[in-house]
Amino acid sequence: MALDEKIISKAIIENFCRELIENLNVDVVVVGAGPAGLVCSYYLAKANLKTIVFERTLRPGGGIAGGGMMFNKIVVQQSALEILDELAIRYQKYYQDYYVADALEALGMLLAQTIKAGSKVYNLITVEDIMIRAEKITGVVINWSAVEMAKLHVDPLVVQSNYVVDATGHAAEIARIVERKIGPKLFTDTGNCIGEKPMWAEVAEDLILENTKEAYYNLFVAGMAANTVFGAPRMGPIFGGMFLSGRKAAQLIIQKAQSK
Ligand code: 48H
Repeated sequence: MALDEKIISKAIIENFCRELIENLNVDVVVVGAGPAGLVCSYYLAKANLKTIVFERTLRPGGGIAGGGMMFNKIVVQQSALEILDELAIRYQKYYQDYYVADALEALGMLLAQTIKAGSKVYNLITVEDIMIRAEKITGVVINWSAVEMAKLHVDPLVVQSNYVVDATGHAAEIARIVERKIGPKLFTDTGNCIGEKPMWAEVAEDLILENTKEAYYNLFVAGMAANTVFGAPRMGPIFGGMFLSGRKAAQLIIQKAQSK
């Protein structure tokens, strides 16, 4: 059968646009498809919350693919292994509480399982702003990352959501937008982002779970963004905390959604 290029184009455009229109109003927008954001969206979708992820770059995965200094292995502690098991990511015991997994296998499985669980991942789209009504986050403002990169003067579009997860990594971009747009109203001691502290893996991995919480009304922080907002150290290429933080953010949102 002859292949018609017009039909190929139409199949892509129609399906993408239909899905995007269906996703203009969702339960949760996760910003950032790093390990924390992907784990979070996996558990949210599994709990039947309508969840979408926006990722700025072409390749989802954030910092996981690079392992440590481009040695593409990640280290995970025992406490996070049940999440790796659930996602069918293989690992090997290295020593005592230290397990090693292949960074690309972790990324591949995480992404596939998240999408198969029902979460839509949009790559190449940047969240550039938020919507706030009556002191609650009610959605995000999005644009093509290419527009942002080329600094084109193109107005954005909007997606409404009941909850937003800031899983943007070290930069904590969404919390920073709250800070910039409405002043010191974050749920930290000062109302502002406290900022990331120097490397200390043990402390950072404990505090990341404590810091994974609501940082403004209906805005939850997960992964490295949680330590940036609430002021805790970085941890280097150990990823158990990212997985556990993503799962905790999902659990908090599921609880909040069910209590309504
Ligand atoms: C759309 C955005 C936007 C935006 C950013 O950096 P990540 O991998 O974040 P985490 O928290 O899942 O994992 C952190 C980990 O990778 C890491 O860096 C560690 C453990 N560091 C320790 C250390 O000591 O250095 O992923 C965040 C993702 C990225 O893919 C960004 O492109 C994306 O978020 N992103 N997407 N709109 N405004 N901002």
